[in-house]
Amino acid sequence: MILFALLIAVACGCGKGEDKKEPVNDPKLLLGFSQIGAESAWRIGNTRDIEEQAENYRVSLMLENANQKQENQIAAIRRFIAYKVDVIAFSPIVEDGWDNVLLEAQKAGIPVILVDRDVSTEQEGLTACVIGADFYREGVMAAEYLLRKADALGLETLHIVEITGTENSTPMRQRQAGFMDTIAGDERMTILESIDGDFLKSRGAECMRSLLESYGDEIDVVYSHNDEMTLGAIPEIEKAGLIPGKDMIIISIDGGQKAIDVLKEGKINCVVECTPKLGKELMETALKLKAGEAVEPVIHPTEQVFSDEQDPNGIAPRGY
Ligand code: GZL
Repeated sequence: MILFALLIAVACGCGKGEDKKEPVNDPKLLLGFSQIGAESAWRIGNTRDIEEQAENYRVSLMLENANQKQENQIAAIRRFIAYKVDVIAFSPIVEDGWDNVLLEAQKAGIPVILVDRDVSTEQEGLTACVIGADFYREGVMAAEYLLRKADALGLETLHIVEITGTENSTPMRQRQAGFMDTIAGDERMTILESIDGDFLKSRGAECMRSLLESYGDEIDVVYSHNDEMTLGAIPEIEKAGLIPGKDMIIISIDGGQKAIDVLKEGKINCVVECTPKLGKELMETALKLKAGEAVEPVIHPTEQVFSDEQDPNGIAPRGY
């Protein structure tokens, strides 16, 4: 048991003098989790929730941060296989490139849970389930808000710019598809440009600067795939002498506290919720898999829309 505890301490960086978490006493399960990084308040909230729920469910968690690199996630999964964890979970930064390592986990007899994002593989059955948002629905809800706003304001033309998340990631692909499918056929809507902001605040600012240089006040709508990029874009809109939320309709996704605070200031018009609190479902699903029980192939949390259609001051603290 001592070796086991030492492995946990080393694997989760506890041996490097980082804040030492006591290994779970008499753990019910050893879970290896590869997290994408810490690129957004959403991601940080997701990590925190998973750590808290692991303690609640007496799961020993080996959590590794990939610092936004797919190769680091693949290496982490191989380490989990070598440690013979009971269950592997990870949030794939992009959808492609996982077949080989997932085949290795399958051969090792270790079930794999996808958290937050999905993968695209040649073979079926390489993962047990995916726990995460219905990103397509999030895109639909964002567009449905825009259609209501256009109707309410009697707008006849809307020029839209889109700042997308990480290219080839599930949220980027599906938030774009849900939005575009919903506005398709509405002659008021014109997409001026889609540009990759990689879910990063700094890139969101760069993208907005570039879009303002190209289109200036021709832009009527900014559709941003996450709050970080939105919060990077807003100061750039103001530097250009334009009023976000008034001169431009600003639509964002995630629903973190900072974005809700800016919604209350009137500088964002709509925030679609994407909850990072997936830890409870992850632990319950991992324990079911260890016990040999069947699990749902897809687990979607319920999510809502916050907007200027209702009093934002009634929104409860977001916790991320
Ligand atoms: C969505 C998640 C996205 C968030 C971003 O579930 O994958 O990644 O929307 C985060 O904030 O970077």
